[in-house]
Amino acid sequence: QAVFRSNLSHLLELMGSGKESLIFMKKRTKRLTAQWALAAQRLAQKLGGARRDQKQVLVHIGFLTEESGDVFSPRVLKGGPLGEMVQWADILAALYVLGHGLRVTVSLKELQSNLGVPPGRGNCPLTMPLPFDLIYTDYHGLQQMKQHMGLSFKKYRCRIRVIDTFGTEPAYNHEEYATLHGYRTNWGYWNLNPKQFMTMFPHTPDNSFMGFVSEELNETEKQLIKGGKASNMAVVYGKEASIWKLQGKEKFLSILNKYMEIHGTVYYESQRPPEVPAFVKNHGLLPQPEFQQLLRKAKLFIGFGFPYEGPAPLEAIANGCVFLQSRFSPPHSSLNHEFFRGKPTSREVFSQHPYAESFIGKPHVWTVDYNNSEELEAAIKTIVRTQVDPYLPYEYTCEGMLERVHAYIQHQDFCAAPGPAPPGARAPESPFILAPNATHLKWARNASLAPGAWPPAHSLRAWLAAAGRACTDACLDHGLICEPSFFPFLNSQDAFRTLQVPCDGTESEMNHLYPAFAQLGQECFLQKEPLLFSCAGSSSKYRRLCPCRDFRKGQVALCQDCL
Ligand code: U2F
Repeated sequence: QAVFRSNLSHLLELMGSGKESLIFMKKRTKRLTAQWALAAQRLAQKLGGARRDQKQVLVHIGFLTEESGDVFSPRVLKGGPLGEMVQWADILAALYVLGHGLRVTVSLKELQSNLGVPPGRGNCPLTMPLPFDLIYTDYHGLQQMKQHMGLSFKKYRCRIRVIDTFGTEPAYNHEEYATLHGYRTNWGYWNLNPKQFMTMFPHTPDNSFMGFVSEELNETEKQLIKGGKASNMAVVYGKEASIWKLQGKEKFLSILNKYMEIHGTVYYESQRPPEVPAFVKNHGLLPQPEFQQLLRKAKLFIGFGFPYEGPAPLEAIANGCVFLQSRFSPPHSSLNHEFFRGKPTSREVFSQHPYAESFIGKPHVWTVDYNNSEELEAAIKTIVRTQVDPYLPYEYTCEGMLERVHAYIQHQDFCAAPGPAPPGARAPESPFILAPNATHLKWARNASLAPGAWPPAHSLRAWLAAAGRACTDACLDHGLICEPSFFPFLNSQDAFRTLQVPCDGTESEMNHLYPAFAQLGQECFLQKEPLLFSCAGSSSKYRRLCPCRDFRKGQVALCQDCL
């Protein structure tokens, strides 16, 4: 039985010391202790004494190991990325507060000793018992485990969770398919269940959304902040001088400077970075609490197009700023942009922070075309005049993160025997009901095919998407979210038949867009390889059959009945 914890001092010891990255993470954890404790109390109340199993958990932060080069730690105080460290600090806190048994490793040696690999045995050929129910790591750590766990790796990889900032789509994850169809990258092809990859933002529902937290304000703080805002103060997003070199910045800054005083937190050594214009008040890289203080005074937080999808915009919005960012047209992706090249995803990014744009939006987030001076100037003028309340989506609060991680730990099991219904199989009685307007399928509450499924099968709603539409988008069109774990239930002739799709014939093949209907030839296709079920992906040739589900307000990872 797991018991909630509110004192984090033992966690701080477990986190080790020495590296700047660990120092940054520990400071953050310490600062957030009271928020975590309060969140634990609230979640405990919400769950009302429901039994929670205590798991033994290993957290191996691969990118911080010397063996993987650890390029991040030396850059912590020099404007390098901090988003990953924010997330790992919060994952550790969530696991600890939820009451699980925790070990943390940031070197190969510690990893080996925790896994019980005999010293000097680089690659242990025998399968040994694994003393952990769950292992959280990243792609670097995964590689290290594969090298050092021998046969155990194959046996226990279902217990691994991979923290993967930008996500891994199923087409890139399936080794044979990726190799045959041009989806092979440096990172993908691990043949894991795609839900074992956990992302920083809810990019594709094919992966699990892990997230992180942003500091929450109480009502008094919110009122104080609203009263203390300097209406003409803007802070530019970015710790590295290079972002000021991005195309077209001069024009942008000259417009902005007409209305607002511009501040920055760009790292510099001794001299002011030449990229930052003289009229900008540069504070240098600030410690996290001081950065938050600056955001509390500012009215506007401005994205210059990079970094992509970091924590700072959420912090700015939580502190009552408006976030202004540029629309990307054409969208950035691994096909056309250096930063995304080689990442195991084809996702198209339509702005610097798509989550802020689509999950938060106006009045907190403005996404405009920076090349259109009139649109930009009009936006700035309106923003200066509008009062905006601090806002933090529930899924980014401590309670929201605890709730989600709790649900994953209690319900996600990738070691269980593979799911129901092989392709084409039929339940004795059809488990589907056609919705009254005949547009989509529902799952009969009393259907017996998927007892104990999580999310529960009765939250399934299935649509035949328009040609060229990905399931991710098709579900959003109906105010729902794509749920890949429902694909196996849907992968049947029965589903097509109930939806009255005119299949002339039905084939079962490996293709990450299946199940789908090809209008040309009136053929229906079922998925042959369960690992390739994918919410992401589209082709104008197909109308995809898409499993959708509802979600809890402010917690897109969980369906209404998922707790
Ligand atoms: C993202 O990484 P970044 O580290 O560039 O993300 P940011 O959004 O800038 O913020 C990370 C943290 O840095 C803090 C701030 C954020 O929590 O409070 N900070 C600070 O302490 N002092 C300052 O002066 C300014 C900010 C993303 F998270 C990564 O996944 C990507 O790899 C990276 C590149 O796209 O972008």
